[in-house]
Amino acid sequence: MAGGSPPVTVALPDGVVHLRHHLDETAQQDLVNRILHAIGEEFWFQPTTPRWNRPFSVRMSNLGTLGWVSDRRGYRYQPVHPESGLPWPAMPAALQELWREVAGHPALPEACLVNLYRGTARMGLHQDRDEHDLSAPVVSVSLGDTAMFRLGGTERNAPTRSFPLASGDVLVLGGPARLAFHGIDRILPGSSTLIPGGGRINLTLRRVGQPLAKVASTGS
Ligand code: MD3
Ligand code: FE
Repeated sequence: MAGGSPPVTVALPDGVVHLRHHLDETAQQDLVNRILHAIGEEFWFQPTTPRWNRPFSVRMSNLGTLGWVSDRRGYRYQPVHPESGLPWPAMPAALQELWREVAGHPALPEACLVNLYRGTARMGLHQDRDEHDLSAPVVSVSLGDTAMFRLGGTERNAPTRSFPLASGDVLVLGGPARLAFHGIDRILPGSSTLIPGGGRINLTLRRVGQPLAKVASTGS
């Protein structure tokens, strides 16, 4: 039918599930309070790029037994904050329950990366491939201001599409989408009042998996 209104839903690539407004206002507020309280002031850090040591525009923290960090030495998962050496705060039970509900994966996530976007913060197109267990999906929760999300294919030069992620949206990225290139073009400042001081928080729940055990040398 020509000249109709735009479709309400657009087909997403295999392995991508977009649960719009999966968390209602109360659940969003509870989650933000819980997360900001657990992180406090002292568990935020400013990631920098490997090699060039340039700051990311996004501030980060982690919850759980392992956290993702980036500094001039590279990207990695570690159990402690990169500056203080203190263990990351525990992952709230509500996030483990969300994972059980939507991930379709038997093992629980060890890591929840917390990204804080304010003002013009963005995240360039990249793949998430620092996890050993690529059989598990990544579950993302958007809170606060709406973000324009960009999703491509498994090769950097594949075509991309962009769609908004609003507060309460949950995205599950598994199967063929697990290694898709993706990024955040920009946030829409003032589109939500959920986060004190404004901005957007994104949570990514990840199963990291065990590094392969190093075979001990007998030396004989
Ligand atoms: C697609 N975060 O932390 S979440 C990241 O909104 C990251 O802060 C963005 O990309 C953010 O690495 C996007 C949505 C997302 C997360 C993981 C993915 C999309 C993904 C993994 C594979 C493919
Ligand atoms: Fe990512």
